[in-house]
Amino acid sequence: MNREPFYPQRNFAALSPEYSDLETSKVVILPIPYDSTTDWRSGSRDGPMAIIDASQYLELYDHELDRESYLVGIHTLPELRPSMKGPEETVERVYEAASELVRKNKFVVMLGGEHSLTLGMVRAFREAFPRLSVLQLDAHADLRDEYEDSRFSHACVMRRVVEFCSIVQVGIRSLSQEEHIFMEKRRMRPFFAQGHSLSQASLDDIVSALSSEVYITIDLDVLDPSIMSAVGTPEPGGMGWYEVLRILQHVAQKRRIVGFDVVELCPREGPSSCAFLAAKLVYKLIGYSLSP
Ligand SMILES: [Mn+2]
Repeated sequence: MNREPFYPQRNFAALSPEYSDLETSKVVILPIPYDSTTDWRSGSRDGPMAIIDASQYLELYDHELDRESYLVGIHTLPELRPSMKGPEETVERVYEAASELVRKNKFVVMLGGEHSLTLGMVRAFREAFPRLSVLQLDAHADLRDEYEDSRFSHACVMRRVVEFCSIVQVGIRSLSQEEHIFMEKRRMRPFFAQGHSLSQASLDDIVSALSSEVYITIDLDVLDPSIMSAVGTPEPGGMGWYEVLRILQHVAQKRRIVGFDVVELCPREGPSSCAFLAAKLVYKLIGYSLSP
């Protein structure tokens, strides 16, 4: 039985112990309720539990893949406690937690929380996978060197990442002049949202910019606010559902996805359909990444 009828489990997809035990599950969900550096609409600390609660309504059969993706086992950890000292220490905790899971050969999926958490994940994965590159789906470049007196703000996360790992940015439609100059200097070639129709050629370009092992970070504001309003910093002109899925599936077919995160869901800013969308996105990407 995949789900308990009387006492549904409060884990991702509400799976029964047979499919959600830590020892036997390939996938481990790492929820992190943290949003201390966000500056406009805070509340992404409530994102992980909203995603987990919505996930109990997921259809477990994936029609597109013609398989039941949960059969690999999906374990949900308790929420990781952020450090009260600040984002740098919290990132350190994320790194330690993720490192241990990667050592156990788990496929780690981090649920944020704000985007700054991704730095700890990428550090852990980069250590385990030296050929790692990062695919970032995001409305914002997140390449500021410092933001509001912090180098570990959500607005700086990819700047810290490019210091030790190459990245490919997709869906960007908001950046500062400083970030633009930095991109030019580093010869970065982001896939901007503006005027960017998703042709087969651009899908191939995205894939060929990535190395053989890929970590994916999805800031939900990459999606259009019409389907994803529950984010801290919504930007018009975002991607559609099928557009994002096409990119993820294409990358999964051509590269090895080793882990991912979905961040910045801010449930109180939008309808409950947003949490369900996030849950479905997580389930789809687990399916794509671990398809035989
Ligand atoms: Mn971001």
